[in-house]
Amino acid sequence: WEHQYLDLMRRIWEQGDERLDRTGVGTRSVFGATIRFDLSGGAMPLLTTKRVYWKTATREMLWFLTGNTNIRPLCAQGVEIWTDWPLDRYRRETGEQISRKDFSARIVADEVFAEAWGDLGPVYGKQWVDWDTYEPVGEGLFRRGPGVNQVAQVVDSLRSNPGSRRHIIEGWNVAELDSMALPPCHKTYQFHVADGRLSCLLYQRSCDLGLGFAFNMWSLALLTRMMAQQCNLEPGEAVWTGGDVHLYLNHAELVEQQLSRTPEGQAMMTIARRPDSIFDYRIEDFEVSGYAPQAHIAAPVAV
Ligand code: THF
Repeated sequence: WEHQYLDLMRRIWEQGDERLDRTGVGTRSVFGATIRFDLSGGAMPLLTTKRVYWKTATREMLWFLTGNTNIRPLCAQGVEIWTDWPLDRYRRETGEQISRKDFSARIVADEVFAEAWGDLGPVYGKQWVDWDTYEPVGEGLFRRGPGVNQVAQVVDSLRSNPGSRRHIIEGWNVAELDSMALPPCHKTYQFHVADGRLSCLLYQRSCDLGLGFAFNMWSLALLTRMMAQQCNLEPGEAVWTGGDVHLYLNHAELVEQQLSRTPEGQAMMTIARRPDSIFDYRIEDFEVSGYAPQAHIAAPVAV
């Protein structure tokens, strides 16, 4: 499967449309791409042409499922993949040139500071497990209704009505996009049951192929495995679909190195126990074997 990824990378680098993007870094991009991975037997889509920090991506997924949108629990676990956005805002609004390390340490040490500066707005976690609802109370007035837990609803619908075409978790809450640090990239997950197997299709509106994709593909597969376990289904396929799929121009070194490498081996994952619900998984539950990747390739993230 990894050749699908490398071929896409080569095609974008050689033929992609070059444009100046929102971040000012510049990208080459194509519109519309699909990568498929068969999860049968416990196989997982971990790139082998560079080391992927799957535990970091797993901690992020578990954080989404808690509904938390503050980077504090991530920083407390040494996960810094979301730190750059709050850090950027802090520097802009205070003019203080604090280092990323000091900022992260302060987020962990100081709860009040974390509340003021660590929140990303109503991003993934909020929309997934507590989508806001409103109830009319007359005269054009509304009060807040109970939040919608989309994840719990999909578990229920997969169990009670597996053949449904509505097993969807949606992050794109149109009314709240402006209050998010970043509108959702991996915005729609649709689950599908056929022949006792659970598949999931992710629609990702925008994909940083050099950096984010490895995480996004892992997380898609991970969520599918957890859902399958909770619903007593076998893992099917992880189908990834990207809208604007791009390579940042400052990832030239990564692209060149990765395209010179050859994929090798297949990572497998077992889940050590069956937690009571989709919300009760812990990082220790996941065991990866057969993963012997080539060296990590560092690349800057565009904020
Ligand atoms: N913005 C951009 N420009 N790229 C992204 O991949 C991205 N995301 C999330 C939101 N905005 C994005 C943030 N997720 C890394 C991984 C995932 C991220 C952000 C950054 C990252 O730097 N990964 C490194 C090392 C990670 C580590 O040190 O633990 C890597 O090499 O994989 C995509 O969803």
